[in-house]
Amino acid sequence: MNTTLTIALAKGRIFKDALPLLAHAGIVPVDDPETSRKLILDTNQSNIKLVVIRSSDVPTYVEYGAADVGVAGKDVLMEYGGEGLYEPLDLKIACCRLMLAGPAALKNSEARMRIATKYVATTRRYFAAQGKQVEIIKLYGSMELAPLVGLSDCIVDVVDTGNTLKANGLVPLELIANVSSRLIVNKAAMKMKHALVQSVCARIAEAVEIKEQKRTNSNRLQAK
Ligand code: PRT
Ligand code: MG
Repeated sequence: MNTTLTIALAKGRIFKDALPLLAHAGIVPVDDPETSRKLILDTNQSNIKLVVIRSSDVPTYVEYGAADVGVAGKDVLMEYGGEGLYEPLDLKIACCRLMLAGPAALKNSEARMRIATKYVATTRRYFAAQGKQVEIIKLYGSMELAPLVGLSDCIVDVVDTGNTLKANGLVPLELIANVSSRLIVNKAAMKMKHALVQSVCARIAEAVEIKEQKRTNSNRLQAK
């Protein structure tokens, strides 16, 4: 029997950055998800399919076995929680930082804060660990707007260049976690489809390694 493998990933930056890693593993999608309306993409390998879903849904698909393997940001995995998934590989793509951000006047403030975020569980855990009381307001997007309209004092969101914060008069206040995307694997698939999962993981790990080596080499050259 030919073992099949379903890989879940989100459109946008994760898909774009994951594509070369998958290509190194010999997996190339037949359709472009940015233009295709298909949610299940065939690849050049008849036994490997990609499902293209919301990034926050990736852990759910993989935990329940609707996909065998997935790619998800550490921010999404921290928020999803639980022990239902293996996380064997840091892909070092879609890197950013999960941060507390707000108006500069809030720096070193000891007042009880109202925080707008889509990372409710992570934010609660972070402040509980510091013994700080905070009020959390759940939002689904555009967190940066909340302090501007008085909905919250500050926000917890991922930051890359910091340009979005700056454009809205906010500053980074505290680093909560460094974020990169991870390869996640369904626990049953890891056992039942061991050979295929292992070979795909190993090839992707090799691609990550090669990319990192190129990066350190070019950094070294630039430093000279
Ligand atoms: O967009 P959608 O609601 O469908 O889902 P999503 O926002 O989770 O998906 P997507 O594709 O935007 O992000 C997927 C993953 O990429 C996230 O889970 C992170 O792990 C990672 N990532 C890396 C980022 C960023 N960089 C990033 N800059 N995710 C979001 N942003 C947003 C951020 O929310 C903020 O609005 O970009 C803005 C800040 O960017 P800078 O460069 O201005 O700081
Ligand atoms: Mg987004």
